[in-house]
Amino acid sequence: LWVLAFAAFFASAPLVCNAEGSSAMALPADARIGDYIGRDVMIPMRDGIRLHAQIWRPASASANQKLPMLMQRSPYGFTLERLQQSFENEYKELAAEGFIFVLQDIRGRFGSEGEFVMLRPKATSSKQIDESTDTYDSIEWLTKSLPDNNGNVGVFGISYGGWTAAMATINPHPALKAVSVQASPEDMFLGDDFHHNGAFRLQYGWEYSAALETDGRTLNPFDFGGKDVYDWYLQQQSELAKQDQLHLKRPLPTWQNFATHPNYDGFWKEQVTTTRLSAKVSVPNLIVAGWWDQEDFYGPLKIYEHQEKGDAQGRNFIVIGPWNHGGWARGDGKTYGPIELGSATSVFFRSEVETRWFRHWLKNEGTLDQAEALVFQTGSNQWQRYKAWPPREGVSRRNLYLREGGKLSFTPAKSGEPASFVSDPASPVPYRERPIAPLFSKESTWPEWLADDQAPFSRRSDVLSWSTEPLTEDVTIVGDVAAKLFASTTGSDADWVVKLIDIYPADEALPPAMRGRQLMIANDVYRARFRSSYEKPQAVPANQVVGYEIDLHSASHVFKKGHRIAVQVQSSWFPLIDRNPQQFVANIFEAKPADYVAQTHKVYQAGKYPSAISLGVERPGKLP
Ligand code: PG9
Repeated sequence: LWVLAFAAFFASAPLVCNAEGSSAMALPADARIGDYIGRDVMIPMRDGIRLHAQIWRPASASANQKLPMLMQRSPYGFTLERLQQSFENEYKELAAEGFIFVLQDIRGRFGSEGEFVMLRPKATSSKQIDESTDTYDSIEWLTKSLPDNNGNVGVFGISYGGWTAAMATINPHPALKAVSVQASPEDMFLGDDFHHNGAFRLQYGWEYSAALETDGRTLNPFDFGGKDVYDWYLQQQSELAKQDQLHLKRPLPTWQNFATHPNYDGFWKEQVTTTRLSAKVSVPNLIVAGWWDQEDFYGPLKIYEHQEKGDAQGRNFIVIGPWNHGGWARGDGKTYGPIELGSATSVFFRSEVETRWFRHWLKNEGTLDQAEALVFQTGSNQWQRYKAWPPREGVSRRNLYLREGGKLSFTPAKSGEPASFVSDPASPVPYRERPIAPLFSKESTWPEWLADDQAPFSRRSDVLSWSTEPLTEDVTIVGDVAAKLFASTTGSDADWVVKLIDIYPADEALPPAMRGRQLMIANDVYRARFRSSYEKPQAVPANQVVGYEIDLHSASHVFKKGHRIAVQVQSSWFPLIDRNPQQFVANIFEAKPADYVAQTHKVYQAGKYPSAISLGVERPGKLP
């Protein structure tokens, strides 16, 4: 169980590592899973370093049958236990097609030589190496050395593995015929694992770097000693910058990079995925995202949007399904948390979308009937096919206004007092109901947290709520969602967390877990110091109304008749996000306990300050 929970979190690909941190460096001589037989190879790179990979070939394929290769490149190791799960889930439908699987440890990880660098920067001279050159050199060796391959290679993977798949498309090897970049991060300062809009993702940042940055051969979850991690993080009295020295007695390279790069500088910018990719899409790419991806939702949508500009040949596609991080690679996808999805969405994706994709490009078989954007509409549980994402045809942009008295309406108010609350860093709003478990523990339900009921938070005095009356007809939204917030603080910095919520009716006909549930449809946090520039943060002028435009990304959702649309605004989300001291300090990683002060925040809701959520509404009939 421990293994499964850890696995579930670390993406996609069920990662397996036992409590002692066993690694995945050599397969037994008779390694076999179902029809597949595995063996190890060491592949030489241009700089002499050798990278470890496992080659899995179907035993039933005749000796001289030429098969295409599907490759994954990961920092997490491929143990036999992990692969057993993968062959039952992620690879199941692809294995039935008879691809050769090549599973490679990236540099410095598990069986591979060399040094690991988190999201390794792009090589700047022909003498340097990066993940793109390592993929190129691997494909070159594989196509020449593996008997009976058909010379066609596909690269796919989730999250870190999705990012390495994206890197494969830079100066690609001619044998690379298609990729599927799944839940890849795009920008670690603006929207993916480590920060959102400059606000630091404390729990993920700490637990991920502590678990990963060991000796390169193990994954070891940080030991919180059984504590509710909310308390553990709150009780850290030293500066965040010193947390690794204090608890692990050594600097964690990734943690130190967080502490020394608190702003959007060259360190973060050079990691941005799309600035590295070729402007012209040459390798067909099936980009995959999950609506409830707790780690990298920003990435795949931004990568798709960016690559569209260079996609004259129509090779850039997107699929957005009802999944958490890598959820399409696990199980059948009939539910997400307590939400029934009406069909086996993951099986559908793997068999009807992903397998067709690679069959078409690597075997030249089958027709590719791939929609430009294949999108699961939540609320109605329907797959929709669009010619563009976000779709604009038949969609009107509308503002949903936050009004006095907790009312939410598509009509603005002429007058009304601001709503106000005290935000106290000594008692930040928990992002989940407590106790909160470590991310990589058997108690962890991190992959499902975005389905958590938001009702308990609406009862706190430091969470503001607005809602419509029960809807008299369905309201369908599609495309971009943004918050336009007019707000003030008595301090000189603040975080603004905005959540768009679907409130289910307390209807006996619904499953008990859904009755009265407040389900998040879109959300994000914004750190006010970055309102004019992510490079140069600035203090917020105290007691002045400031306008913020907060990207809540996108949605495709039907708020059903009888439901209510709601919005919550709060100023902390702990320990998902680190605490904002609420008075400006140059670097929050170096803030001292006394720097954290309670402040009064106000959200304006009328006249020239009409705070609102901007939505794309389909067929706006009678809107509340
Ligand atoms: N979200 C994980 C990650 C990707 C890239 C960098 C750091 C973390 C993952 O699941 O791989």
